[in-house]
Amino acid sequence: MPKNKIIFLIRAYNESTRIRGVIESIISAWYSEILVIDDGSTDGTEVFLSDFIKNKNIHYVRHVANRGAGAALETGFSYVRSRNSDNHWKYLVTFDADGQHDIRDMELFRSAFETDPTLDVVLGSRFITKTDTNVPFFRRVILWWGMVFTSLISGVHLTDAHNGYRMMRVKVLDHIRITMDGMEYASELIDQIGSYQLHFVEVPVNIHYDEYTLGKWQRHGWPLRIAARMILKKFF
Ligand SMILES: Nc1nc2c(ncn2[C@@H]2O[C@H](COP(=O)(O)OP(=O)(O)O)[C@@H](O)[C@H]2O)c(=O)[nH]1
Ligand SMILES: [Mg+2]
Repeated sequence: MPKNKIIFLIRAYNESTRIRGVIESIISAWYSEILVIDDGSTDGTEVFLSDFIKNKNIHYVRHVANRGAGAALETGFSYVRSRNSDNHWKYLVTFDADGQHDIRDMELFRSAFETDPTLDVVLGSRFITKTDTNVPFFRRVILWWGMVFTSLISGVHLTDAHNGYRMMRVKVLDHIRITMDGMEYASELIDQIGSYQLHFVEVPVNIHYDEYTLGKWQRHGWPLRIAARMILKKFF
Protein backbone atom coordinates (compact mmCIF):
# COMPACT_ATOMS: atom_id res chain seq x y z
CA MET A 1 0.00 0.00 0.00
CA PRO A 2 1.80 3.19 -1.16
CA LYS A 3 1.99 5.74 1.62
CA ASN A 4 0.97 8.67 -0.58
CA LYS A 5 -2.44 7.02 -1.09
CA ILE A 6 -3.22 7.62 2.56
CA ILE A 7 -4.39 11.03 3.75
CA PHE A 8 -4.16 11.91 7.44
CA LEU A 9 -7.02 14.05 8.72
CA ILE A 10 -6.02 15.93 11.85
CA ARG A 11 -8.58 18.09 13.62
CA ALA A 12 -7.13 20.61 15.98
CA TYR A 13 -8.63 22.90 18.53
CA ASN A 14 -6.03 24.83 20.51
CA GLU A 15 -3.33 22.21 20.30
CA SER A 16 -0.48 24.57 19.38
CA THR A 17 1.88 23.00 21.91
CA ARG A 18 1.38 19.53 20.44
CA ILE A 19 0.44 19.68 16.80
CA ARG A 20 3.89 20.29 15.33
CA GLY A 21 5.26 17.19 17.02
CA VAL A 22 2.31 15.18 15.73
CA ILE A 23 2.82 16.35 12.14
CA GLU A 24 6.57 15.73 12.38
CA SER A 25 5.99 12.17 13.62
CA ILE A 26 3.75 11.49 10.60
CA ILE A 27 6.22 13.00 8.14
CA SER A 28 9.14 11.12 9.65
CA ALA A 29 7.25 7.87 9.05
CA TRP A 30 7.26 8.89 5.34
CA TYR A 31 3.61 9.80 5.03
CA SER A 32 3.26 12.94 2.93
CA GLU A 33 -0.47 13.63 2.73
CA ILE A 34 -1.69 15.55 5.75
CA LEU A 35 -4.83 17.65 6.11
CA VAL A 36 -5.24 19.86 9.17
CA ILE A 37 -8.65 21.24 10.07
CA ASP A 38 -8.00 24.06 12.49
CA ASP A 39 -11.28 24.30 14.37
CA GLY A 40 -11.17 28.01 15.16
CA SER A 41 -8.13 27.78 17.43
CA THR A 42 -7.32 30.94 19.37
CA ASP A 43 -3.86 29.88 20.52
CA GLY A 44 -1.91 30.77 17.39
CA THR A 45 -2.02 27.27 15.86
CA GLU A 46 -1.91 28.85 12.39
CA VAL A 47 1.28 30.75 13.25
CA PHE A 48 2.91 27.60 14.67
CA LEU A 49 2.13 25.84 11.38
CA SER A 50 2.92 28.75 9.05
CA ASP A 51 6.02 27.16 7.48
CA PHE A 52 4.17 23.89 6.80
CA ILE A 53 1.30 25.86 5.27
CA LYS A 54 3.57 28.13 3.20
CA ASN A 55 5.65 25.24 1.87
CA LYS A 56 2.50 23.24 1.13
CA ASN A 57 3.66 20.35 3.33
CA ILE A 58 0.13 20.16 4.65
CA HIS A 59 -3.37 20.94 3.42
CA TYR A 60 -4.82 23.45 5.84
CA VAL A 61 -8.43 24.55 6.39
CA ARG A 62 -9.53 26.84 9.16
CA HIS A 63 -12.96 27.30 10.71
CA VAL A 64 -13.43 30.98 11.56
CA ALA A 65 -14.94 29.97 14.89
CA ASN A 66 -14.81 26.80 16.98
CA ARG A 67 -17.49 24.36 15.81
CA GLY A 68 -16.61 21.08 17.51
CA ALA A 69 -14.82 17.83 16.77
CA GLY A 70 -17.66 16.38 14.65
CA ALA A 71 -18.00 19.48 12.50
CA ALA A 72 -14.24 19.56 11.98
CA LEU A 73 -14.31 15.92 10.90
CA GLU A 74 -17.04 16.58 8.33
CA THR A 75 -15.13 19.60 7.00
CA GLY A 76 -12.19 17.27 6.47
CA PHE A 77 -14.37 14.63 4.82
CA SER A 78 -15.86 17.13 2.41
CA TYR A 79 -12.42 18.52 1.56
CA VAL A 80 -11.29 15.01 0.62
CA ARG A 81 -14.51 14.22 -1.30
CA SER A 82 -14.23 17.39 -3.38
CA ARG A 83 -10.53 17.04 -4.20
CA ASN A 84 -10.30 13.39 -5.05
CA SER A 85 -11.90 13.13 -8.50
CA ASP A 86 -8.82 11.29 -9.78
CA ASN A 87 -8.99 8.88 -6.81
CA HIS A 88 -5.55 9.91 -5.73
CA TRP A 89 -6.29 9.18 -2.10
CA LYS A 90 -7.53 5.67 -1.39
CA TYR A 91 -7.49 5.71 2.42
CA LEU A 92 -8.16 8.27 5.11
CA VAL A 93 -6.79 8.13 8.64
CA THR A 94 -8.24 10.20 11.49
CA PHE A 95 -5.48 11.20 13.87
CA ASP A 96 -5.58 13.38 17.00
CA ALA A 97 -3.62 16.63 17.15
CA ASP A 98 -2.73 16.24 20.82
CA GLY A 99 -0.13 13.47 20.62
CA GLN A 100 -2.36 10.69 21.98
CA HIS A 101 -2.02 8.51 18.87
CA ASP A 102 1.06 6.55 17.90
CA ILE A 103 2.13 6.55 14.26
CA ARG A 104 3.71 3.11 14.74
CA ASP A 105 0.21 1.62 15.06
CA MET A 106 -0.35 2.42 11.38
CA GLU A 107 1.30 -0.91 10.56
CA LEU A 108 -1.68 -2.71 12.12
CA PHE A 109 -4.26 -0.62 10.27
CA ARG A 110 -2.52 -1.15 6.95
CA SER A 111 -2.01 -4.84 7.40
CA ALA A 112 -5.70 -5.25 8.32
CA PHE A 113 -6.63 -3.83 4.90
CA GLU A 114 -3.95 -5.87 3.18
CA THR A 115 -5.10 -9.15 4.70
CA ASP A 116 -8.80 -8.50 4.14
CA PRO A 117 -9.52 -6.49 0.96
CA THR A 118 -13.26 -6.50 1.72
CA LEU A 119 -12.78 -4.17 4.70
CA ASP A 120 -14.20 -0.65 4.53
CA VAL A 121 -13.14 0.64 7.93
CA VAL A 122 -10.55 -0.27 10.56
CA LEU A 123 -11.12 1.13 14.05
CA GLY A 124 -8.57 1.52 16.83
CA SER A 125 -9.35 0.02 20.22
CA ARG A 126 -7.71 0.40 23.63
CA PHE A 127 -9.51 -2.65 24.93
CA ILE A 128 -8.68 -5.60 22.70
CA THR A 129 -5.63 -7.67 23.54
CA LYS A 130 -3.09 -6.15 25.83
CA THR A 131 -1.86 -2.76 24.70
CA ASP A 132 0.41 -0.64 26.85
CA THR A 133 -2.36 1.88 27.31
CA ASN A 134 -3.16 2.53 30.92
CA VAL A 135 -6.57 4.15 30.74
CA PRO A 136 -7.24 6.18 33.91
CA PHE A 137 -10.20 4.90 35.93
CA PHE A 138 -12.53 7.87 35.36
CA ARG A 139 -11.86 7.71 31.62
CA ARG A 140 -12.54 3.99 31.63
CA VAL A 141 -15.98 4.56 33.19
CA ILE A 142 -16.87 7.22 30.61
CA LEU A 143 -15.63 5.05 27.75
CA TRP A 144 -17.59 2.07 29.05
CA TRP A 145 -20.72 4.20 29.13
CA GLY A 146 -19.98 5.45 25.59
CA MET A 147 -19.53 1.87 24.39
CA VAL A 148 -22.82 0.65 25.93
CA PHE A 149 -24.71 3.70 24.68
CA THR A 150 -23.33 3.37 21.16
CA SER A 151 -24.12 -0.36 21.04
CA LEU A 152 -27.72 0.33 22.06
CA ILE A 153 -28.25 3.12 19.62
CA SER A 154 -26.46 1.70 16.58
CA GLY A 155 -26.62 -2.06 17.07
CA VAL A 156 -22.89 -2.12 16.30
CA HIS A 157 -20.85 -3.73 19.06
CA LEU A 158 -17.35 -2.41 19.50
CA THR A 159 -14.92 -2.76 22.38
CA ASP A 160 -14.00 0.94 22.11
CA ALA A 161 -16.64 3.19 20.56
CA HIS A 162 -14.89 6.50 21.17
CA ASN A 163 -11.48 5.94 19.76
CA GLY A 164 -10.44 8.69 17.37
CA TYR A 165 -7.78 6.60 15.60
CA ARG A 166 -9.41 5.10 12.53
CA MET A 167 -8.60 4.24 8.93
CA MET A 168 -11.19 3.99 6.18
CA ARG A 169 -11.42 3.68 2.45
CA VAL A 170 -12.04 7.09 0.91
CA LYS A 171 -14.95 5.60 -1.05
CA VAL A 172 -16.78 5.12 2.26
CA LEU A 173 -17.16 8.91 2.31
CA ASP A 174 -19.75 8.56 -0.47
CA HIS A 175 -22.07 7.25 2.26
CA ILE A 176 -20.97 8.82 5.49
CA ARG A 177 -22.17 12.31 6.44
CA ILE A 178 -21.48 13.61 9.94
CA THR A 179 -24.18 16.03 11.07
CA MET A 180 -23.43 16.13 14.80
CA ASP A 181 -20.99 18.93 15.54
CA GLY A 182 -19.73 17.87 18.98
CA MET A 183 -18.30 14.69 20.48
CA GLU A 184 -21.56 12.81 19.79
CA TYR A 185 -20.31 12.50 16.20
CA ALA A 186 -18.45 9.35 17.30
CA SER A 187 -21.72 7.49 17.95
CA GLU A 188 -23.19 8.90 14.73
CA LEU A 189 -20.25 7.60 12.72
CA ILE A 190 -20.65 4.11 14.16
CA ASP A 191 -24.40 4.27 13.62
CA GLN A 192 -23.76 5.00 9.94
CA ILE A 193 -21.20 2.21 9.69
CA GLY A 194 -24.03 -0.06 10.88
CA SER A 195 -26.73 1.40 8.60
CA TYR A 196 -24.62 1.13 5.46
CA GLN A 197 -23.43 -2.32 6.53
CA LEU A 198 -19.83 -1.33 6.14
CA HIS A 199 -17.35 -4.06 6.78
CA PHE A 200 -15.15 -3.22 9.75
CA VAL A 201 -12.69 -4.66 12.22
CA GLU A 202 -10.97 -3.34 15.36
CA VAL A 203 -7.21 -3.32 15.88
CA PRO A 204 -5.38 -2.67 19.17
CA VAL A 205 -3.83 0.78 19.52
CA ASN A 206 -1.97 2.61 22.22
CA ILE A 207 -3.47 5.87 23.40
CA HIS A 208 -1.04 8.05 25.27
CA TYR A 209 -2.37 9.81 28.37
CA ASP A 210 -0.57 12.59 30.18
CA GLU A 211 -1.38 15.62 32.25
CA TYR A 212 -2.04 17.72 29.18
CA THR A 213 -4.54 15.38 27.53
CA LEU A 214 -6.28 14.50 30.79
CA GLY A 215 -6.63 18.21 31.56
CA LYS A 216 -8.69 18.77 28.41
CA TRP A 217 -11.75 16.81 29.49
CA GLN A 218 -13.80 19.94 30.25
CA ARG A 219 -13.78 20.77 26.54
CA HIS A 220 -15.89 17.71 25.71
CA GLY A 221 -19.14 18.58 27.41
CA TRP A 222 -20.96 16.27 29.79
CA PRO A 223 -21.39 12.67 28.65
CA LEU A 224 -25.13 12.67 29.43
CA ARG A 225 -25.68 15.80 27.40
CA ILE A 226 -23.70 14.34 24.50
CA ALA A 227 -25.84 11.18 24.65
CA ALA A 228 -29.06 13.21 24.81
CA ARG A 229 -28.13 15.11 21.66
CA MET A 230 -27.51 11.86 19.82
CA ILE A 231 -30.84 10.38 20.97
CA LEU A 232 -32.74 13.50 19.88
CA LYS A 233 -31.05 13.42 16.50
CA LYS A 234 -31.71 9.77 15.85
CA PHE A 235 -35.28 9.42 17.08
CA PHE A 236 -36.90 12.85 16.83
N1 LIG B 1 -12.51 18.71 22.51
C1 LIG B 1 -12.53 19.25 21.28
N2 LIG B 1 -11.67 18.73 20.38
C2 LIG B 1 -11.70 19.26 19.15
C3 LIG B 1 -12.59 20.29 18.80
N3 LIG B 1 -12.39 20.57 17.51
C4 LIG B 1 -11.40 19.77 17.10
N4 LIG B 1 -10.97 18.97 18.09
C5 LIG B 1 -9.87 17.97 17.99
O1 LIG B 1 -10.43 16.66 18.03
C6 LIG B 1 -9.45 15.75 18.53
C7 LIG B 1 -10.06 14.91 19.65
O2 LIG B 1 -10.35 15.72 20.75
P1 LIG B 1 -9.82 15.37 22.23
O3 LIG B 1 -10.22 16.51 23.10
O4 LIG B 1 -8.38 15.02 22.18
O5 LIG B 1 -10.71 14.10 22.57
P2 LIG B 1 -10.32 12.64 23.08
O6 LIG B 1 -8.94 12.32 22.63
O7 LIG B 1 -11.35 11.77 22.45
O8 LIG B 1 -10.42 12.68 24.56
C8 LIG B 1 -8.25 16.60 18.99
O9 LIG B 1 -7.24 16.55 18.00
C9 LIG B 1 -8.86 17.98 19.12
O10 LIG B 1 -7.91 19.00 18.96
C10 LIG B 1 -13.48 20.82 19.77
O11 LIG B 1 -14.27 21.74 19.52
N5 LIG B 1 -13.42 20.26 20.99
MG1 LIG C 1 -7.20 13.41 22.43
